[in-house]
Amino acid sequence: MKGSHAMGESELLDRLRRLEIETPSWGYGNSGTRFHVYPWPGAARNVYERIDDAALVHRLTGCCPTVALHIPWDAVDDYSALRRYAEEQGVRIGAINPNLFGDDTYRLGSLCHPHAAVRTQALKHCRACVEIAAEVGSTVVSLWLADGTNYPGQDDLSERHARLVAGLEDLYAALPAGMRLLVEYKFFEPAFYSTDLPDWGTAALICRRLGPQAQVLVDTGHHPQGTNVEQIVALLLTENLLGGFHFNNRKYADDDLIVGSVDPFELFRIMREIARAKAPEEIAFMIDQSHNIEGKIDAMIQSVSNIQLAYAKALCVDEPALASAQRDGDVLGAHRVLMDAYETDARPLLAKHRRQVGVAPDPVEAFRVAGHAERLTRERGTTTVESAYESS
Ligand code: PSV
Ligand code: MN
Repeated sequence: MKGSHAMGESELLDRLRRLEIETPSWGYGNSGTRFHVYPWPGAARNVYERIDDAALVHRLTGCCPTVALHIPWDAVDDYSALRRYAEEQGVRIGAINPNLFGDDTYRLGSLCHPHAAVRTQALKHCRACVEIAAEVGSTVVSLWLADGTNYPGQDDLSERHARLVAGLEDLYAALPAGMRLLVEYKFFEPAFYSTDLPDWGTAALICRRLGPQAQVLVDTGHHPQGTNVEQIVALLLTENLLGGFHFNNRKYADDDLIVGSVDPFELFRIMREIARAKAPEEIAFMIDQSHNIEGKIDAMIQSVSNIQLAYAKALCVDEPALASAQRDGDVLGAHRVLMDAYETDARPLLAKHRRQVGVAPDPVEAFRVAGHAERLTRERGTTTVESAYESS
């Protein structure tokens, strides 16, 4: 490997082994845009098949032992049985995501809705998700609100904030010891004028107010163009407020593309801040993507690989050399140290790591040559999904 780095190979391999990435159940089913959903042959049709696919990704990568659920998309009658099912497939259930946008009553919001009855309904659903999390053995409830307004004057912005804080305080009080509430922000969409949790600052203020079991979730696709996401990560880490990630890549908006596909350098810069964290294991690394025109499982494996590769490169930063250049005010020298790590070919290191954990050096290739896609197509067929326009 090119470049000198302070960490020895066994430490690098150890750090790589400790990186676990959670995959989302909703990334395995058919998905699309508001224009059309293209059905994918063999895509998962229910929560059990979504867990099966997550388990397959874990078998092929060795680093994805948990799967996130979205409720009610993944709702079942018996969550203990679902937990057993997941464990039999070799995975555990991870973050529980309450869905506060998929009901007609949420037209004007959920926890920030002007009517108390809707706020109560939203809170009840969140509380039910806390109970589900406890039943499936998860320690994370991950909350994203679609709340916001479309027009100036539509609602009172400060009152909406007060409703949000009151709702989250109630939810926080329902958290059992050891369970974390991750608060995800997004600057726009589906609301176009104001969003009630638009940015990391708002999320951080709220988490500070709630207490230590509340932390911020950074979805890499939820920032305006040009935002310095790694600086947000660095600040949240410093303030002990970084709870987790939803990894994906964006080009224009919340595009939900394969993480590291459009801007691998940004992913490296983010992972470099992670590599410096005191306890990276405490950060929930999750993927939040929708694969609209490509196969879901190999896209998920590619995403996992991209995160691992970016992390491997980030671990190669020669920290002592970088610190010394920074102390000396050697602007170009410091930049060159960082770029040296980015330009390191970390694929041989990753291949070695995979040999050690007993998976193929290229898990995407392994998925493809094993004929999994063909088998799943035979078993599941192709399910056509009506798009919003077609069903109207
Ligand atoms: C919203 O865009 C989001 O990032 C939230 O995490 C949701 O839970 C998820 O996407 C739904 O696809
Ligand atoms: Mn997200």
